[in-house]
Amino acid sequence: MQDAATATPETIFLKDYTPFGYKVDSVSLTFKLAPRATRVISKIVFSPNPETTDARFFLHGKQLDLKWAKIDGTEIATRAVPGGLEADVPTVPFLWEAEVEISPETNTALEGLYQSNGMYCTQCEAEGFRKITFYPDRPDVMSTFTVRIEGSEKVMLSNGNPTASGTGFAEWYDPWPKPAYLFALVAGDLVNHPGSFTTKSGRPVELNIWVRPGDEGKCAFGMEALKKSMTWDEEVYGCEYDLDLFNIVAVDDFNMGAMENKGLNIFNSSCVLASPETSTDANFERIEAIIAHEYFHNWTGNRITCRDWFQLCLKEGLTVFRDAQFTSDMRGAAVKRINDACDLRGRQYAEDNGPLAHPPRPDSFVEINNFYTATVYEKGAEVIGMLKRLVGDEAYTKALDLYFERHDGQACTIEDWLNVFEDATGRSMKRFKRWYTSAGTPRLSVKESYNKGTFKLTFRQDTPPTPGQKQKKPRVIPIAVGLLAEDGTETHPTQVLEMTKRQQSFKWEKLSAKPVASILREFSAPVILQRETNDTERAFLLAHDTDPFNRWEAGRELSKSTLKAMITTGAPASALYLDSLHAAIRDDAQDPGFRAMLLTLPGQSELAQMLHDDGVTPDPQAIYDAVQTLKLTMAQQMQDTLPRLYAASQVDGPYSPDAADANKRALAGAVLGLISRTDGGKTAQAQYDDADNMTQQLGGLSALLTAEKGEAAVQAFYTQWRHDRLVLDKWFMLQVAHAAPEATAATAEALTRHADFTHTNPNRFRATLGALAGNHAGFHHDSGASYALLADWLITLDPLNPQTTARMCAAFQTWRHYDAKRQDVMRAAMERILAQKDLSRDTTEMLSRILS
Ligand code: 0A1
Ligand code: ZN
Repeated sequence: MQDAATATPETIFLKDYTPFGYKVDSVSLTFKLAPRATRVISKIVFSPNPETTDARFFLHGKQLDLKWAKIDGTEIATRAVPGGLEADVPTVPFLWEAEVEISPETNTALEGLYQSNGMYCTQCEAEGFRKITFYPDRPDVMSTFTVRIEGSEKVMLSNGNPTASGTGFAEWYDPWPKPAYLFALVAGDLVNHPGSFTTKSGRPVELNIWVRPGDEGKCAFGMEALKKSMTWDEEVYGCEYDLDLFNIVAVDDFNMGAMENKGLNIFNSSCVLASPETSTDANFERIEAIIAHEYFHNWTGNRITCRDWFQLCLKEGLTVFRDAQFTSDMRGAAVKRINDACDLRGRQYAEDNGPLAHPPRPDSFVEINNFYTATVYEKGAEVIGMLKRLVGDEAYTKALDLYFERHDGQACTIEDWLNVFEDATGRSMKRFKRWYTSAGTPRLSVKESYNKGTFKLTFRQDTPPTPGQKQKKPRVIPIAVGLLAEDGTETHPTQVLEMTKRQQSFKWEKLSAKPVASILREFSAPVILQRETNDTERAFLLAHDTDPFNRWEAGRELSKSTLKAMITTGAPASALYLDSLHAAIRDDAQDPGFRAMLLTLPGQSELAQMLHDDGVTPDPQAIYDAVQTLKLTMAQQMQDTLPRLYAASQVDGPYSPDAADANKRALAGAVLGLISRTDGGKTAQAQYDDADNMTQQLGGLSALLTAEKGEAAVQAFYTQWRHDRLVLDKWFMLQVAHAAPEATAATAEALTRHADFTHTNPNRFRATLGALAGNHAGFHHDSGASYALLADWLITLDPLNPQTTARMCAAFQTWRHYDAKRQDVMRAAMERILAQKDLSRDTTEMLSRILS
């Protein structure tokens, strides 16, 4: 048995990249399936790589029981080395053959080949293939794959097209060379929801969503989303599908959302199964986006892949950017942009402004699984959005066409990507590249002046130091600006200013009066705008800005400024904020989804981050109290409007997850959350009782919990849904999310003792312990009980599933923002985890970085 885990964790550096000494000309794999003793027989044709002189023949391998290995038909002795094996090989092309035994049933890490509810499935990104067989498991080694699966399962799938099947076997061939991380195999007694698509050049494609029997009724929406994605990618990017078959499989035990394996996407069942009765509008939207994301990877990730894992944002940033464009087209640009900005500020800014900060393209890592982060994904997408804004839509299209033409079939780098933009536009990308190589969120401060018809904006950018990067060079920042006249009309439409220096001014001349500037429209760059302004100007922009993002932003700034005063001085809620918000939500000309976003207050952890940035130590209980007071005041002040708005936002007719209906329900839901603070939960109970879809039912339940009238409904919900694992996740999550600060730890702890709790299923674990970390005031409650509970469970989970454990350690990343006592208790919790014997490399790296 060879096991890389016994080797000392080593830091890997981008600067050390060297190509592998051998090319793989073809791979043929035979799987003889058995839960605890699957045999994998590999036949791999290697030839010396002319691009390198490195003759070391090293194959990755982890937890593999090697039975034999042969070269050109002769059995050979191999040398076990940390992380794999070495062998002496010929200097001419040769055939490597080996047989290994693995144990899918006991693979709780959900990486490599494992079993979920008895079904075999794989997860190979980033480095899971080395748990299947000995192989150069690195993304720059690409090959075609032939796969034979032998087993008694009804359905046995792999990548590419089927070539043969019969009793007890199925064979597959994937003609597109791919790295091992895109390999996939699924075998189980599955049923399919079929569909079909014809590509623009006339290729018929068979589509399938494969699920456990009983889940067939939850596939229709996913299938439609897939077809929409295929059409959109042809129309917008000219990207056509390239196999005869596209399979999606739903799996219950999965560490992430989904995986783009060539022709065989594997999905966490929560990210593909949907029905009106069991899924909320938010679930539908997320499912549509993830299906699109995985499908879009077929070109951005699969046809053009990454040279090494440092380049991860090459495929992820671009694919997130593409799925955001898709959602924007399907569901409306303004609400999507606001949602994305909230998400970025909530998750990525926390990362960028703490001990885990890293550039979208990091230059070192210990465990690559720890770099599937908001910075790589979401900031990686923002960087592409900025590129597009800077070069313009036409040049962006030209650059992307060149990217596909030049790099199809290759494993690429960020340099290749930027070169394409240089060649397509003639612009230098040297400075822009800093977005990829520097960590941290720039602070963009702006001063205004007006003198005799000339209006001047002077910007200054500063990025605080991040781990390993003290000095920050100025970045290229696209700043979208529009000017409004005093009466609210737009005198100067949006223009993109290009800031390239540390400090820079931009002028508008011959104005008849001092304008009001709308700055960073559409959230044109992922920076923190520090503007000299006041609530009167914010209220003006909330009422008049012609850019919907900035109109919303003005409301958000107002809410933050009132909450800050409430938290730090005990001031009452600002009348100006309440009045302007009231006026905005009464404006029926505005999209209901947009108004729902206006009514949504910033999250408590975002408020804590804001206070910390302003030099105030956040007191979680004080933040919680201020938010409760503000919501109650909103409900009281808008008492006349809210019931009318609630009634007007009801949707008639059968449920549809389309944006128009979903946005109305979003507004009704936001309003219900307020109404429930003054009507004792009456409206919420009625909505719960009458609900015929999960959005209404869950909205009713959550408002009942807000009104502290949820006990009976919680019980009833469990009885109704105990058979449905995905709905039950919501039940676990909601109770923890809504628990009062002092009751949060006890609520979560009691739920971990519930018969339906299981820590080996990542969805259930996250629903319970992730919700604990997400309940800001409850997680940081004085007692320290939540810190201890989370630490206990991370210690329990680590030996079984290091990946999910490590990701959840991020709950502690802001520990230094809090008071000394909380810091001590959080540090002690982390040190207790770190002191565990045989702690995984994943968790060790995360906690060491957080503590450093
Ligand atoms: N590439 C997938 C996400 C993914 C990444 C890693 C995984 O296991 C470590 C699993 C999935 C995506 O972007 O959707
Ligand atoms: Zn992705």
